[in-house]
Formats: sequence, C-alpha cells, structure tokens
Amino acid sequence: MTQDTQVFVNLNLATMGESDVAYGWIEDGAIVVTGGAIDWLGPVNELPNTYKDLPHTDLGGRVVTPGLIDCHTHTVHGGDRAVEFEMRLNGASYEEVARAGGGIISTVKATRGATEDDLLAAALPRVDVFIAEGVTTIEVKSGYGLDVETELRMLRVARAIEDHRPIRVKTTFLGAHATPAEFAGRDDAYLDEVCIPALRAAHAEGLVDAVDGFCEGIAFQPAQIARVFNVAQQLGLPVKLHAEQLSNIGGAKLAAQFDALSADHIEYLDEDGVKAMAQAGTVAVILPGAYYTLRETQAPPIDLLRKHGVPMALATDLNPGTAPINSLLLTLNMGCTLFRMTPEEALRGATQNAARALGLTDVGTLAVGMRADMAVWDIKHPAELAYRIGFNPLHSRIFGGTS
Ligand code: DI6
Ligand code: FE
Repeated sequence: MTQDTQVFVNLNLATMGESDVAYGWIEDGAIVVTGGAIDWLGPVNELPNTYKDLPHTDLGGRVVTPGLIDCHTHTVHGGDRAVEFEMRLNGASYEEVARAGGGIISTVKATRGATEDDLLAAALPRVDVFIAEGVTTIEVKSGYGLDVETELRMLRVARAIEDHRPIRVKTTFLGAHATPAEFAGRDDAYLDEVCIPALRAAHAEGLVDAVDGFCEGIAFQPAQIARVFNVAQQLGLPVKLHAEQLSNIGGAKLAAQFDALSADHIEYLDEDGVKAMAQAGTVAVILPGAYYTLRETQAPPIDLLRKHGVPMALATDLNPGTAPINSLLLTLNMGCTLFRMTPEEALRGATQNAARALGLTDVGTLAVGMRADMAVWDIKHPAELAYRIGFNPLHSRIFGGTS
C-alpha cells in the first residue's frame, strides 16, 4: 500500500474471472488499486482494515468490468471504401468493383500514398471511439502496405498510438493479407521477396508482437501460410490466422498445428478444425461485423466451439472493406443476435478470451495482481452491454489505475 492507493466502493464487480458465479459477479464490492495494479477486490464487508482509513471513491452502485479488449482490428489504414459500398448497392458486381480499382488494392494504394502522420491522424479518431466505449487494449494489424516500407510504416504507426492515447496496443504483422498487383499471379514470389523480408525487418525493429495471415482461396493456401509461420516461429513470434471466413481450406487446422493464439472469422469451420483448436488451446475469434457487411449466411459453429470447450472471443475486425464497424459494444450485440452467443459469452469474448487471443495474462479479468484496466458502467446488469444497440452506457474508464 502506498500514498497512491485508491479504494473504490459502492460498486458491483463483473470480474469475468474463473468462477461458479456468472460474470464472476461480486455484489456490493470494493476494489483497491495501487499504482497500476489491483491490490485487493471482494465484498466491501470483507475490505481489510489496512484500507478502511484511506479515502474511498464512491462509484454510485455502478457495474465495474475489466477494460474491454478488441483483439482483431485493422485500425491503421489509408482511405476508405465508401464509393465501392455505393457501387455495390447500385448493382455493381465484385468483379466490376475490382476492375474499377476497388477491394483491398484500393486500400493498399491509399495506404502506400499516406505518410506516417497521415496514417496516425486517420487512426486516432477510430481509437477515440474504442476508448469512449471502455476499451483499454486493442490489437492493430499491418497488411495494407504489401511492400516492405509500407508494412513497416503501418506497424510504426500502430506502435505510436500508445504515445498519443491512453490505450495499450498489440501489433500483428499481416503481410500475408493479399498479393499486390505488381506480383499478380506470383504469390510465392511475393512471399519470398516482400512478405518474409518485411517480417524479418519488422521484427528486427521491434514492431511485431504476433504474425497473422489470410488463409482463403482468394488469398493464401495453408502451405503458403506455413512458410510465413515457420519464419515467425524462428523469430519466436506467436501466430494467429484469418481462417475459414469464406470457405474451408484447412486454415484453422494449420493454425492449431502452430499452436496459434487464435483462428479468426471461422464461419466455415468444421468439427475436425474445432477439435484441433481445442487440442492446441487456440482461441476462436468471432467477427460478426464482416459476416454482417458481406451478408454472409454461414454462421460460425458456436455450438461445436462450446461442445469442445474452445474459448470464444469477439472483435470488430475494423477494416475499410468488409467490416467498417468501430463499435465493440455493437459487436457484442451482433455476437448475441446473429450467432446466439449469450451476453456473458459476449462480454467474456471482449475481456478474458480477447486477452487470451493476444497472449496477454495481465488483463481481461479483475483479480489481484492484474493491471487496473477497468470500465465503470451506468448499468444494473452486465447483460445490458450486449443488449443495447447504439447506446453507450460508459460512465468512466480507468487505464492502468488512472481515470
Ligand atoms: N478478411 C477480410 O474480411 C478482410 N481481410 C481479411 O483477411 C478484408 C479487408 C478488406 O476488404 O479491406
Ligand atoms: Fe481481419
């Protein structure tokens, strides 16, 4: 205990920790924070005497959860795809959009043409929306550069976010997102001449926390992803994978073979893939924003994930093409309404399991020793966080012990 010890009382705790009680619920609780960590938490009538004489902060009976975590975003990118959105709604096919320069390549062009300052200036308002919804950790991917310099620039901007906003950023290298136009028809050459050298350079500069790929018929085959993941393993970096989003070519199984932190999207995941993920401890990251935007009809196999005990996370997948969704709270609602996840599964998907999907062990639940990343909500029951659409009940946000 030191002079900067804070005692919060008159609150209800949704700790999201392992518990026989839904949400890890503690009614009429208290939480003690010293520096940036949780010193004590529990029912207020069990508050240790050592804290009783300290000034108390009354939270008015509000609900306190772990700070929310968005474990899958493409927050850093140039340009937008609004015109493409309009073209499609005016009847243009994907092919016509692509021929008009739409799709990922249009974002690649805009990102390559943007400076670090441009990219940061465009990213910060998106980060501000996350912060306003009680988010304390986000993951940010590269993947719109597809050349060495721009991939590095994207990751430098992702790292720089922490210097401009009170939020924690975990970076992911996604050079294997698509093959750029200059390598059309030469996927393997792109991987050898650009993607893998960019990964090595980014790692050498300390810019990468994990490595990702897009395993899909329109992107890279499992064997190609494996080449990138082998380099990630050599560099001591964990992996994660966009898998089974539009079809099943065995991405989740490959991810599990590499003990991936997560397999993401997984609309077309089958039971063999679920079993492989369960065996490897790979988290299923559910991305309803892309499912909704693409008007996909195949939902992820939530019941199979439950049956085999695969942890489920929920994330926005914020990206300008298939998921221009900046709201993690709306994503919780979509996880419930579209995929029938329960409100508790949804909240756990943006706290405890989102932390697991990022390999983080010091956030995601409220427990002694964890970072004091917390969100204080004007709600009576934690289910309200997934229930409401377009209403943000955040009262206050505590990041590393600081409000
Ligand atoms: N899956 C997606 O839905 C996005 N990337 C990926 O791997 C698409 C990104 C874009 O359309 O800009
Ligand atoms: Fe994505």
